[in-house]
Amino acid sequence: MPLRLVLVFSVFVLNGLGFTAITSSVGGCSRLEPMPPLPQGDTPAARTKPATSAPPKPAARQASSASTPSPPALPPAAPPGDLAQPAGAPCGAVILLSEFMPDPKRVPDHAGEFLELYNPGAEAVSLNGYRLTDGHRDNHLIPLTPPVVVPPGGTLVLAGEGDPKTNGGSPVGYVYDHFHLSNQTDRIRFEDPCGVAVIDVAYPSDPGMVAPKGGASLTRDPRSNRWRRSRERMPSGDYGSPGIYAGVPTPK
Ligand SMILES: [Ca+2]
Ligand SMILES: [Ca+2]
Repeated sequence: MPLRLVLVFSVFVLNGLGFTAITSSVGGCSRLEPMPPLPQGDTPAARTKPATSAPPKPAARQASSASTPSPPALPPAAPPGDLAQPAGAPCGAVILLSEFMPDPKRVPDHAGEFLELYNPGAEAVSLNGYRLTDGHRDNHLIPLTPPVVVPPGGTLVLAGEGDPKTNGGSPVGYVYDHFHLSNQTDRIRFEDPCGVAVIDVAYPSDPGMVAPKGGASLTRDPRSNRWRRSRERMPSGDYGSPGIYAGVPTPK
């Protein structure tokens, strides 16, 4: 009995000092180790990891991520149309195909074929960044430099050969490559830097078009907008009027 009293006394003293866990293991008596009531939802396992003595792990992770800057979010990818547009090249030019020579006779085709563009507006039209194509294999992209301009109220002649001595006498303002005009059936298409066609002429299928004939270009009548074969004589002997539209030569 005296020994039990000593044990009981020790338990109370130690409990008073806050050594509950030690008392439990030493005393070995459940009746003498009253534990404080557990909060609702608490468990002994949770009590072994007191949440009040250390910040919660998510907060620690946030602090860690804040101290280590992560790479900024990238903007969404630009649509292909924007990527394809050369910087500084405006879209939507208003120009007309006023004449084309698909089948020269006095000079070889690669030298004598030409296109004539007409600018009906009051402002110069830049063709830098525009694409000349037949919708299939023929493609030529006009580079951003040097400037390629159709003057207001004037024309620009484009051809595969720039020398008037060998191209039949055309005053060529721009020389292209990788583009040819079939003698009977073909398509002439100019696409702006946004990929939109500002000129799309197919021969001989377009309304108002006439069938080509060797040695004569086809020209658009400025009044009726219909096409006809040229009747003006070129230096080579073929028929055409490159650089002159509606009877008005392009200003120099
Ligand atoms: Ca041809
Ligand atoms: Ca002409």
